[in-house]
Amino acid sequence: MCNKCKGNYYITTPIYYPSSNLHIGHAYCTVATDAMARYKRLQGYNVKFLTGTDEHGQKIENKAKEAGVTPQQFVDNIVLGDRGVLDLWKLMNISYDRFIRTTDDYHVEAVQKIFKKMYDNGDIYKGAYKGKYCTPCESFWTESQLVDGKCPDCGREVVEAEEEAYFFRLSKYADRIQDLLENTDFLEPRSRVNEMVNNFIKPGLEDLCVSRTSFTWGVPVDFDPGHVVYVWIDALNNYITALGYENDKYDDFNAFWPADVHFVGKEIVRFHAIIWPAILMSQGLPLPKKVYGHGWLNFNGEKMSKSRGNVVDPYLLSERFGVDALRFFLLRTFPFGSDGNFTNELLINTINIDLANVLGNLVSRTTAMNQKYFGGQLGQGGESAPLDEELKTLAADVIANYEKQMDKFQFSVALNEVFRLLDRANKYIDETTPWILAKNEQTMPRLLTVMKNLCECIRIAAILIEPVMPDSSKAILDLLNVPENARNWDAKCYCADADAVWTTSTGAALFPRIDMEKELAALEELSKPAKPALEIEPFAEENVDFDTFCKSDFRAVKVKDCKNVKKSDKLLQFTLDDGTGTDRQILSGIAKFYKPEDLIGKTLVAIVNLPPRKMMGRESCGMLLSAVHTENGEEKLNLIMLNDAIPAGAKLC
Ligand code: ME8
Repeated sequence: MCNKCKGNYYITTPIYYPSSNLHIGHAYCTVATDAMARYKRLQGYNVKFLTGTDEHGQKIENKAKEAGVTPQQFVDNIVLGDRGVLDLWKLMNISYDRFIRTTDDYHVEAVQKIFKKMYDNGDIYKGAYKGKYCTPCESFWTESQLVDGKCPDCGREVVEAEEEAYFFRLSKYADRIQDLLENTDFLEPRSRVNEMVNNFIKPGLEDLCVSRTSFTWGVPVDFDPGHVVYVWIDALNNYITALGYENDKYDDFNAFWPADVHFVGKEIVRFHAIIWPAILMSQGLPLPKKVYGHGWLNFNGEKMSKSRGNVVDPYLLSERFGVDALRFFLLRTFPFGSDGNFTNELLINTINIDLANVLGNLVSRTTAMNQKYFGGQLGQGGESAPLDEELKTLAADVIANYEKQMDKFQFSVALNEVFRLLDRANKYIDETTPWILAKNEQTMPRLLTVMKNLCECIRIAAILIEPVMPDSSKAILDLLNVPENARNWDAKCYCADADAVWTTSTGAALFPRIDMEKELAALEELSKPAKPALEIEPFAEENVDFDTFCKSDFRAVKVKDCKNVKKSDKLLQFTLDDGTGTDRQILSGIAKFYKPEDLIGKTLVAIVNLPPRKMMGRESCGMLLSAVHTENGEEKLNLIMLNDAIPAGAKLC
């Protein structure tokens, strides 16, 4: 049957803010989208899977400034750099077809055209934006972004401020959006519809501020220099510019728009279910068929956040447990529409129970028995029994339910179905007792059928897990030497007749059991903050009384001359102007930190009332002050240097 004519399917993830590294919550949505894209490809759809990065905005501009780089360098590093966004998606086997960056030229140009079109049709107009403004950070904040009424970035006071801005006439679309939400399946799960209508539409939709003049890192409004497009008109339109809308980079808009589904996290449902349809209505474009708002993953019961230090690193988890095990855990454990609580115990338990005990065990028992009893060659023939029918009926039921659930994005329920089949197959081994059948020549035909049935159950399960665990699916089908034409969606029906033949191999355990205690300890060790690379001297325990301290005479001194001391690799000899008119000589053991010529002319600090000491036969009258610390085990020293405007002899107190 033709497997390539089911039509086009367009699915997207939100585009991520590259303001910090991605965590397991971001990976969750992307893995789910990937599983859906793979499932649709398996079914024979021509899939376009879009993901990308949302790279503009004040936050990025501020972070880049802090890091001392340009905003473009900042985002390039997080997206393209070592262990960046693209590296992570590669590691996690994310089979996206297109990756959009909102800094891509074609997107920027298309957004400018869209903005102008909406301005020309009267949906964008000029007004004034009022908000809370942090002057040092040059940032506007909304009331809800403030922390204790103060700037969330620097903690300082904010002031009421106003700036000229463009607004989108969102209010005009309120009725049409309400109708869309209440009377169609546009937004799922259904519970999110009430939230949108009751919290945002019924209280009255306000027009949306869509430009800013207080920062520059954004798409410039080409007909009004000084304004940049603010966030959602830039970010949301990625879903159509990435298909070539208003640009020549791509040419798939007619083939793939409207999207079949946008997967988004619950906190951005509002933007996708209210603002996005209104933006499309304003442009006279068809609406996406569906927006699905998934839940959030918490960690140990708390919201994941960098400041709380509970951001779970998908790199670390993939490296320790394997990418497929992590992908499986995310989709098997948490119902897609609800919030979930990630714990390391749950992850290890899921791997041990589902993957090691059930799936891995079934594959290794079956292939080992094939090897032992038939040398891995299951030829024609065999003998059926009524029990086989039960297995066959169950398999058909599982396949039908799996499909139904995947079509509703219920990954955990769909996987549950696969495990119903795997559990039944493991039980079938216990019921048919192959090791007893193998003892008697007369029961060998029955044993042959039992093993073929097991192979067939494993083959079907391997096809069904492909969207979630692509590498493991392939490894299992390879162990069973399943021909290419029996690995696809159309070959998923149960087929274990007497003519079927199998040649199977054995291999290492697919999912080795994990020692819970040891692994938890190892993870805890890894999650401890890295030992600071910087070490400072312990503080003195003994106090000095104030009068004693005041006796120390610290003075600004100017370096007139500085040279190495012969036969000493430690000492530098300084000739200093201490303001008295008589040169002062100080020897200091800092030769490994400074070249003498670099210090001439500098203004340093010396304690000048120490008794003179002889060093390498030369007199040293005082001591120069330095700051010392250890960095990555290496001693560091910095002479205290003063502003050169301070005259020699000035007293430090
Ligand atoms: O929102 N659990 O980007 P983003 C589950 N740029 N999902 C989580 C999560 C968690 N703990 N933390 C984050 C943006 N996410 C915008 C999108 S689309 C035109 C623009 C999800 O990087 C979050 O819900 O902050 C969102 O869907 C996605 O990660 C990207 O978040």
